[in-house]
Amino acid sequence: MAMERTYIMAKPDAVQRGLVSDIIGRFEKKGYKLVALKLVKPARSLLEEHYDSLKDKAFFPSLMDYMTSGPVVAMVWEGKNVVATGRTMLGATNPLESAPGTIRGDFSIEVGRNICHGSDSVENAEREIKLWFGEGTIDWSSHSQGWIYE
Ligand code: YYY
Ligand code: MG
Repeated sequence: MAMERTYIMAKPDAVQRGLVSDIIGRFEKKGYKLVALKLVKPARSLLEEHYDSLKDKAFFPSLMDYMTSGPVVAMVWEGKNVVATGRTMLGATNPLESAPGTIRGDFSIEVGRNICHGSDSVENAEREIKLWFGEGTIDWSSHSQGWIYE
C-alpha cells in the first residue's frame, strides 16, 4: 500500500511551552508512522521559502520573527490520508475557530501563536519534506501495521 506523507512542525511556542510531546502523541496514538524528526533552529531563508506563498501578507514579517525566535521540531508522518487528516487534527488556522479536541483548539489562543504547522496538500507536503529533510526520511516497518490497517 503506497502511503501518503505530511510535514508537521511544532513551532517555537510549542517547544517553549513543553507541548512537543502532546503534538507527537496525537499523531502516534492515531496510528500514523513517524518517518523523520529533528530539532532545528531554522534560518530565515528556509522559512521564507517554506512560507513563500504568504510573502505579500501583512502578517509575514511578524510570522518570520515568531518562527525564527527559537527551535522548532520538524517531522514527517506517514499514513493513509495523513495530509488532510493531519490538518483536521491540527484544527483551524485561527485558534479562535479551532474546535476543542484539535491540537490548536486545545492548546492555543491566537493565530500568531498557533503552535503547529501541517502541510495543506499532498503536493505541498512533498515540497516541504524536500525543503526540511534534504537528507530524506527513514524507511522502516511498523509491527502495528496489521492492527491499524485492514
Ligand atoms: O496552513 P496554516 O498554518 O493553517 O495557515 P496559513 O494560511 O498557511 O498561514 C501560515 C501561518 O501564518 C499560520 O499558521 C499563522 C500565521 N498567520 C497569521 O499570523 N495571521 C493570519 N491572519 C494568518 C496566518
Ligand atoms: Mg499553510
